[in-house]
Amino acid sequence: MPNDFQTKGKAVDLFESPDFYVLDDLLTEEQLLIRASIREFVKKEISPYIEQWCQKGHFPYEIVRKFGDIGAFGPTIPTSYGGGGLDYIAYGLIMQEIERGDSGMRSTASVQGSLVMYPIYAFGSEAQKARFLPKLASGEYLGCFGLTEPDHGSNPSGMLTHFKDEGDHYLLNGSKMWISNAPKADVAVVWAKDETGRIHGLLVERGMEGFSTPETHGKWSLRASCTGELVFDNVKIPKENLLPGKSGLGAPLMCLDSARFGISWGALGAAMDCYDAARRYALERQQFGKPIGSFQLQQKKLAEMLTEITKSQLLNWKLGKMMNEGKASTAQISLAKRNAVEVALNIAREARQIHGGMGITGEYPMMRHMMNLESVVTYEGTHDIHLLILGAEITGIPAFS
Ligand code: TGC
Ligand code: FAD
Repeated sequence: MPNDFQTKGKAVDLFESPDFYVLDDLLTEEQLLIRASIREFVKKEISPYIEQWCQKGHFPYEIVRKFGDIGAFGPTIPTSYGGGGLDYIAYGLIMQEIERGDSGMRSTASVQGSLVMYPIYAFGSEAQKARFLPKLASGEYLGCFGLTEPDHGSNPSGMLTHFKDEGDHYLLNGSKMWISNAPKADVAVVWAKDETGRIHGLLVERGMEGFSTPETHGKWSLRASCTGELVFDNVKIPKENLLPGKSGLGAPLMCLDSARFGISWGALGAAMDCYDAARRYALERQQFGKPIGSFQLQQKKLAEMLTEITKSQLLNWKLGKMMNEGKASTAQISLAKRNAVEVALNIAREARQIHGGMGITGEYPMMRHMMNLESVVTYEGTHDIHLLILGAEITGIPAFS
């Protein structure tokens, strides 16, 4: 079977990238163009440096403006607010290509778009949208999303962070933990309880007295993404910084629907990068006088990788269609996030094994992807929590507590 087929006038290699079922036929010209431009950007601006950033535990802050310039922030937000005005499949492709480079870089982009711009767009006042969205879209501002607390991760409804109405302002106390982008963020979307225990979103800005963002050190995962805490010690929040459009736990969970969708595509990007590396290495590396790719055991690994990637691509594409129609349920998104991360983790491990000893070095991307994916399988709802969301959907019986 030849490797090169004609798709929309372009010769493509069905095994590199890969696109075994010619799923490009399902994409519009605009989506193909967006994917190509993000892929080029990642090749030029991320791939040559990512290993060094990760080895040093360095967050390349200059990437924020560059992401803004290429439209990686808020692709589905209307252009009138600085967003891309694109559909969810285009958004998925952007996340896929960025995470092909590195999950930590995708984290930076998906937090900004789905967890900061989305709640401001969906629940914010006109004044909040006008003030924050264009700056977040361009990368002039970096944002973060504070839901998780030291003692409340999988069960955010138990959060302790709270605020009191003090007449002309609110007084915010508490803390958040494991917050992507926190140490460098200009604005944090913070979920906190009012005096009745109802959850609201507040926009907390860098420089507000009593607000600090200590960095979390010592991570073996997502080393090019900065992670930190959000600490609120009697922070005075102007009343106009409360998101007026929605309250209750449903508000942050709606944001998570959008971000988890992006991860479904993103994790597959990491899987594709590992598969590409493994296929190349299997054809180059000789043992016993032959390429290791000629041995059945290695072919089995590659064949299973391609099978899982292809099934997941179809799943993501269909989910994207449902997102575009506003018909995707939380459980359907959970299935896709859970599937993609598991597929990616398995592929990263198998691809590393195909590389033998070389696979543990930074010369190849698998070990970095594998370590990154250990965060991806935990954040935005752990693998177990997504299984329980599916279990509740199937049986009608929530088994969370
Ligand atoms: P539960 O009783 O199920 O729901 C509470 C209320 O919310 C409503 N709701 C939704 N509304 C809109 N959209 C959704 N998707 C919704 N899901 C639920 C629900 O109807 C209910 O409304 P009401 O009016 O009856 O009160 O909530 P629960 O407390 O039982 O929790 C369910 C559970 C465990 C599934 C949920 O809390 C959960 O998903 N936990 C996981 C936590 C999580 O994912 N945290 C992520 C933090 S952010 C992050 O990790 C970013 S990493 C980013 C990066 O770096 O890329
Ligand atoms: P826990 O909730 O303590 O869970 C520990 C274990 O118990 C898990 O295996 C879990 O599956 C299991 N478990 C929990 N409850 C149940 C149950 N009912 N049934 C069965 N098993 C259960 N959060 C944010 O708000 N914003 C961010 O930007 C953000 N970025 C992150 C970046 C990184 C690098 C990481 C690692 C995390 C980030 N998080 C963020 C936090 C992330 O969402 C949480 O780590 C995640 O939701 C799990 O919470 P936890 O770590 O407290 O684990």
